[in-house]
Amino acid sequence: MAKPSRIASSNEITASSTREPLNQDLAKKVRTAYTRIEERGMSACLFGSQGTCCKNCNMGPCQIIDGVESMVGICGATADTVAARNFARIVAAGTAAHTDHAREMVRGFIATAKGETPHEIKDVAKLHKMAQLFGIATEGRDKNAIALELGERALAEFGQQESTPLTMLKRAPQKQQKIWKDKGVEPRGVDREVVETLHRTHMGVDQEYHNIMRQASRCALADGWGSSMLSTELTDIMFGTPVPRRATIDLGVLREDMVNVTVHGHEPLLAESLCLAAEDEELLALAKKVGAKGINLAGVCCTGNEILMRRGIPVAGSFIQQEMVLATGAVEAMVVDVQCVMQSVAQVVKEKHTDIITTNYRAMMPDAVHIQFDEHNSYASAKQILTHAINNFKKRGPHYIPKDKKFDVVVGFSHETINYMLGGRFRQSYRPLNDNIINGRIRGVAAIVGCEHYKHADNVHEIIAKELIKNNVLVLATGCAAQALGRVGLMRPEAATEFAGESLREVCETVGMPPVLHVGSCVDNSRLLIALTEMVHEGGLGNDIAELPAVGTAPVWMSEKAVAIGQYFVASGAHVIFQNLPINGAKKFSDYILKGLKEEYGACWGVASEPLDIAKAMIAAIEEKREALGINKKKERVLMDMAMRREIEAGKGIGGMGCGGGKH
Ligand code: BF8
Repeated sequence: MAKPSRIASSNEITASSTREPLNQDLAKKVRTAYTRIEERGMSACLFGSQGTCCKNCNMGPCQIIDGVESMVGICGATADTVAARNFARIVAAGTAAHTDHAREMVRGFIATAKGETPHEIKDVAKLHKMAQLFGIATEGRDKNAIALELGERALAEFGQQESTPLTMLKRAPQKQQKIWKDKGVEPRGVDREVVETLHRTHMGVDQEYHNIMRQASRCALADGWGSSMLSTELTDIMFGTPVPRRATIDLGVLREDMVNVTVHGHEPLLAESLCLAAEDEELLALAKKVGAKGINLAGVCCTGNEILMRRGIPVAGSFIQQEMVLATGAVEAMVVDVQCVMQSVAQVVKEKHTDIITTNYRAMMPDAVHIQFDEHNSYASAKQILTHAINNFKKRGPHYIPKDKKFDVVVGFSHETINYMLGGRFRQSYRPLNDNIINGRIRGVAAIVGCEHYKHADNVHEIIAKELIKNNVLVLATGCAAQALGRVGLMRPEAATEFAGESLREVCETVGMPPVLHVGSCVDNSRLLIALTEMVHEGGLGNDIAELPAVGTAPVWMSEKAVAIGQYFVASGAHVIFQNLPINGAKKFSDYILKGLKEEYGACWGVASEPLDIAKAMIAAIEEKREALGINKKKERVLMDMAMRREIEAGKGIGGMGCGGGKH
């Protein structure tokens, strides 16, 4: 059984750099998540945190104790059944969140193809690639006509009931596809898998934990290879595929002399429209009239990641900083849509001039101003929202901007960019990455993804990332984890010289890239699936994702989305390590999650409590894969005879030797 998770001490809480701004006199007046933790204490319900509290019917709640006959559910449900149902429901909720987000993006994509938004189809090459995948003709057709057909086909995948499995599954390595087919876990339609998971975990339906988890995998795959991937790709086509760019993050990006508008949530349609409207002449004139130099748009959470990656718009804060951003008193409006927006933000600004502006009918909040964002009239909606913010500028009262909290980052590492960066302009491919893994300069790749958590120390991501890169593991990061790593300087190219092991440093310095790459928001974890697939296709590292020296973690997960992501990675063959999974109260189920899944998908979950232990477990997993691939073996010195020398001179080379090996 795993040790209980490590909780940050109150010393760490006050000393950590991201919490420092709360020591300001002004900030001390507001109640934050830290205040509530202090008042409520850190402890959690034992049964809930171990996965064995069942609230699925009104005979309970039933608190189950594994192996105690009198402590099964009133219906007779055992600890394994209850923990599996709870786990599957977490996956379904996470998938539903990504899915509803993705559906809105597809609807916005269709509206754009019809010319009903101020946006346009930007990445035509990716449009054609996606059209080809869906079997849509492109020859001689207008980009908007192709986009409209693609959008409608994509939208149909959400409500699809039977027919063929989701189209995007075809992008996975053949071996993965076969595993899914053999196990009967190919998702049929995105919505169907969420609904079926909720049905099967209802009282009195699926009572067998292996079978429940099969549906959880199917549901999670509908997220990763279905809705999240559709969202990422269509958003790229519409707003541009990210390319590397320099930007700044943290609270210090707020401006003294400008109208500060932070945009918080997840759906980039709103944020992109605000970016366009922030340059509107009429609005800029209005801003000047109230005494501001202009409009300073800054992101929070995953919306922040989206506009950071595509436009280089600064990020003011991550999940854990959302209250701090407002506690500064320097923000005229925080514009929010869906997911990870804490209800407390409206209370933090109660005595301030700041307005929280909700924009989505699905996500209202007491004490907020609601301005509905209309994607068919998005420019006008964005102008209305920004006008409201500008009018608040004159009311700005006592405030502070922690100017020293502003860090440089290089972002924009889409899977296409990784291709380009490592392969060079004339040889775009994953070959150099694979070669560097085979020759051991890069030991493997590790994803650090997911949330931040108020009950954990702020430097968990940092400790893990530094240990990984010190051991020559390339790190790819998404979500709030990416922002946490940016804040500690790991997303600058110079970080390779400062923190990476010798051989990773050499690779990063040659290419000019940081040792920790920002790959995007949480839905952009689908980019990681594609990157892993490209590595398989490139050759030399096995036949499926499970053979790659690759591993992931969401060390301080908070949201259900992180568990959905973890499950789709596991079901795709990638080992993941989390803290604190709600499985410990059910022995057989927990063994299945931590070991048994590996027999089915080639990967399973792992748990560790201390950040260094997580990093070490990740490195061990990578080394185990390297051993299995046989790439750790020292190459024997080849004593060349004249015939071999002549062969090399004739340009044939010797296959499989270090960088020169493999296909080019
Ligand atoms: O989707 S990483 S705290 S903001 S859930 Fe939320 Fe977690 Fe941040 Fe983005 Ni993802």
